[in-house]
Amino acid sequence: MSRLAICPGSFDPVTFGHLDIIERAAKVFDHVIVAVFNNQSKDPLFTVEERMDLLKSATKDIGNVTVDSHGGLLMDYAREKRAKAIVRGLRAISDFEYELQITSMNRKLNAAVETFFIMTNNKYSFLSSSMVKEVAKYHANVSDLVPEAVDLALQKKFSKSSN
Ligand code: COD
Repeated sequence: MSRLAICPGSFDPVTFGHLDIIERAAKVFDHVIVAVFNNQSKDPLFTVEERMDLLKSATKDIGNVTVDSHGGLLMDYAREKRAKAIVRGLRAISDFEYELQITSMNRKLNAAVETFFIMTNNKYSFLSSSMVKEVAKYHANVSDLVPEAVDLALQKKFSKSSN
């Protein structure tokens, strides 16, 4: 039986922290779907299509990873894909409470799906899309935090003419 996992997130935009989790999940599962969802509590900078394009470019060399998106509930998507595993990343204790809430709600919605957590790589433990956007807005250099295509996309979004 082929082991499929879904890595869900907002990915607004994808960072090296996300990529590290995706790469490590791809070593354990036969196939990984990176799925872009909208998080109701976040106001996205990039459209779903832009986020998917950036993810596709960032994961193009990982053979068993595909990128998709879904406009509804994660557990409905998992059912649709017949996936039994969700993979999430954990950075700090502050992530734990949030992840516990999401996982508990998801289990209530679909108890057949298990959520697995991968601990952040120490070098990315401070890294978040929100922080990258915050500093990129003021034209700080984020080239060591995100793939090149994301760096360029951020520069374009925050170019002086569009401020
Ligand atoms: N190191 C390790 N992991 C990281 C790092 C890093 N530096 N940065 C981010 N991550 C991890 C996060 O912990 C998370 O596990 C994953 O990467 C994605 O992160 P984000 O921030 O892009 O995604 P979130 O947390 O906004 O995603 C939330 C969802 C969109 C998955 C959630 O809102 C959802 O499932 N929405 C669909 C509607 C639904 O089903 N709701 C019911 C459940 S609440």
